[in-house]
Amino acid sequence: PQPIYLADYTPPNWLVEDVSLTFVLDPTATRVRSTIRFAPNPDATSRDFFLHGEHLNLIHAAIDGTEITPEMADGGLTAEVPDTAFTWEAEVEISPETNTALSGLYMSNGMYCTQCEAEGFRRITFYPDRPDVMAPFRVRIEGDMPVLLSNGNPTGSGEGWAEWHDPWPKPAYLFALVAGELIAREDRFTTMSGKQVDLKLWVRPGDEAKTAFGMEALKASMKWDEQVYGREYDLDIFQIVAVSDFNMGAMENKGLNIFNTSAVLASPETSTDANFERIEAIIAHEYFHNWTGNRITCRDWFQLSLKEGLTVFRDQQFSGDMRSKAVCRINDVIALRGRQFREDNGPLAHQVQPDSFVEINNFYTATIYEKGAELIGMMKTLVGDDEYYKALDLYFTRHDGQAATIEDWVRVFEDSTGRDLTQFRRWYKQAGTPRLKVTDDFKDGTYTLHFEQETPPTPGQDEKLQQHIPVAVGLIGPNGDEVVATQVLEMTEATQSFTFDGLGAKPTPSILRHFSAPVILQRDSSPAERAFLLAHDTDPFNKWEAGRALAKDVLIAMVTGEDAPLSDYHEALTVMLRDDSLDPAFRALAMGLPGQDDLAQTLFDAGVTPDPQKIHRASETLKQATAEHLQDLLPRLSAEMEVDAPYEPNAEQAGKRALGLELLKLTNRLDGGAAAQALYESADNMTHRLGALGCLLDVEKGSKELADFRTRFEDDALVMDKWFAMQVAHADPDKAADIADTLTKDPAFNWKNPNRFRALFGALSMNQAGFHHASGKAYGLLADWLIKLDPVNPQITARMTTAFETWRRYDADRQDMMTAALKRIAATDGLSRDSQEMVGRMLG
Ligand code: BAL
Ligand code: ZN
Repeated sequence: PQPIYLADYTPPNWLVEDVSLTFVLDPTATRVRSTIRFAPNPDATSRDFFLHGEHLNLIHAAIDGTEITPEMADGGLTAEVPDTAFTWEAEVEISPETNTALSGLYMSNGMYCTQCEAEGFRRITFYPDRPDVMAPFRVRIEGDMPVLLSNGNPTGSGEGWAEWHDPWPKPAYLFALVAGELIAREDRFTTMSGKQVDLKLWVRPGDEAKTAFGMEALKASMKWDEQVYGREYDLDIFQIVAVSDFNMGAMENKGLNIFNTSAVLASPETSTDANFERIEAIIAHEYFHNWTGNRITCRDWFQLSLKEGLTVFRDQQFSGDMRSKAVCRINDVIALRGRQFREDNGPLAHQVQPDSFVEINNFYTATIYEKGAELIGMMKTLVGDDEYYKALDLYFTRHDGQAATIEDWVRVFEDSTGRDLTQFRRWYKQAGTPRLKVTDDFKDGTYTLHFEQETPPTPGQDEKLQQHIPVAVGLIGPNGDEVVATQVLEMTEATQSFTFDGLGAKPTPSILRHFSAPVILQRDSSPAERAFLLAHDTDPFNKWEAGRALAKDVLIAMVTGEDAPLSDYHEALTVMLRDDSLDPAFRALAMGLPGQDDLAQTLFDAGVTPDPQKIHRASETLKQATAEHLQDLLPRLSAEMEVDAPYEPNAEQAGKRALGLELLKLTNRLDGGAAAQALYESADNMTHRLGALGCLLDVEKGSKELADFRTRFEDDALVMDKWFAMQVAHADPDKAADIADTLTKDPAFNWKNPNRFRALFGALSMNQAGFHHASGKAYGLLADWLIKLDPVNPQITARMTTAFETWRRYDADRQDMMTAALKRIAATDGLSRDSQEMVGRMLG
């Protein structure tokens, strides 16, 4: 397949003034009639006419009322057209029921729904399916369904039909249609200027009880965007629909967000605290897209991070305001390191603004999203809060209604703040995670920090330039008091030093506070210094980071057979756990160990070939030693974490449950599962039930509880996803592949459903020692299933091939087995473009 290049961008030859669509729904023979008013684009150099279209059966087409026979071309059609504005009419037939790729118009559980981002609209009708063609849409839907929805405001409806009008010009990727037997939770929101907005959250009958939380999250998001960014909603109605078969988490279609059920449905009995938190964030994210994505969209898909990075940044801010800023930041960084650093340090590393792609669906990545969000955060840190919000005001006024570029975005910041961001732009164009080495010295009251930056080569980018890195630093005196409050040092050179005068004694530096830049900090630090920062740092992120680094030192030493600073770690952990001025959620995070994937990468960076089995054993040994060390403290602390009130998914209660469950994992190693079994039996919420079940599986118990879990929830697909995932995630590494294989034969393993497939195989690829088992069984099993899934759903297949992206880290045997799996996928007849691109990039 041929790549598409950013450098080849040209403006569209034809603009669309307005669109009318009529859908006559039928599972295998839906008719779509389109009437599109085209006008020549004054900025274009050609009048050639091309419309995208895939998997469409053209019934007829006409220009200005005269029937024509267009010429079919690769990926669409061409036609002879007038020089001036004209009206295009066409009718096509499509088959939603057989559309298993879940892109375009498809059916899920008997309902019709759409997914058009990035290029799904061309599977609905012939159209210039590119984001810089924006138009108002009128839609009429005819069908034998009680609920018929599209974007914008309703303009009429009757038995078997409904009409909608979206007055805001939008690109086709934001088009949506839903039809089915649905029930709405209804509410209202009064905007800052007093406008009433109807809110509807549509679900299948039976799911009504799971909509209350989502609706509250939506109203909170609408309010927050008004208060923090001054952004008001702009239609009479805002709707969300929950769909069971969905490739993404959710989609921001104008006025009609479509959500994966997993990203919106919630109840205490079926959803964990983490589920609630994720749902709140995704609802906010999709709502925030109304301004950052919809009112201002992307000129082309190379600008994807323009909307995604900014919208992730905004949803992270929102979650921080709704919950604990510190805890949210730590979680965001854990996720960034787990997904984006892994990507950035392997064969799939790419720029936040790529120069080329083969299949855009492969670029909905942690780099575009999460690293993109870090770039916004760094800009905010560099210019300060006031200047940031002023720049955002300018962005909204200058680019409202436009399809903009990342360059437009950076220029807004330059114009608004007067700062030169020439060097900062490199963050968008240079892939890879910079390493920031730090050393220090102290002489005559002057403390100096020496920094050295280096970004390792990434595919296609051997030479790296220096980045503009905001490094937030504070200094702590020997008695634990902060002697220099947080300052932002701007690193722009390869090596740079910063001095702090007038200090009575050598301070301890707290570097990269709040994780002020997405870099890997390299500093030789003693266990004593880490423990000191864990006790005294005023920056919550770095306080957590100190504990995490100490735990990592212990684990790495255990793996490499060096002296592990175990007692320093245990002492520091005990002090931290006893400190009840610390948020339980923070303490829970501080108890968590670095992931085994993270340890493997750290070893690899240090020139050691990681052995997943050894890493697993070290983690187990440390957990056991910690349980024994803390055994006297566990009962009292666990009792303190009991929540004496009916379940609420709020941050305060969730924090207590999180710490309670971390403590239970330790108790579990001492009592053989007794406390976990008791918790399972008494649980009145999914957080406890699932946490207890995980503990039981960890000690190879829980068969009775697994059976009970299934009986209770067998009609609830989202909970059954957990049932599948848990058994694989908590499997003994020696058995993980066999357990996964057996589960694929379970009648409830509906592999065409993305949530179910991901539940099982996502869990397998994250069970590090199980996935990388020396037998290679898990590699083979995943490859078999990806080959089977590819013709059905290329997007999910391609995304899940990333389980193999770390192959270069491992020993020769594992490398051979992982590359053999990739080559076997690559050699599959008719492999999708999506998977071809991913596998090709991984094999290099
Ligand atoms: N635009 C795709 C889904 C999301 O990022 O919101
Ligand atoms: Zn998004």
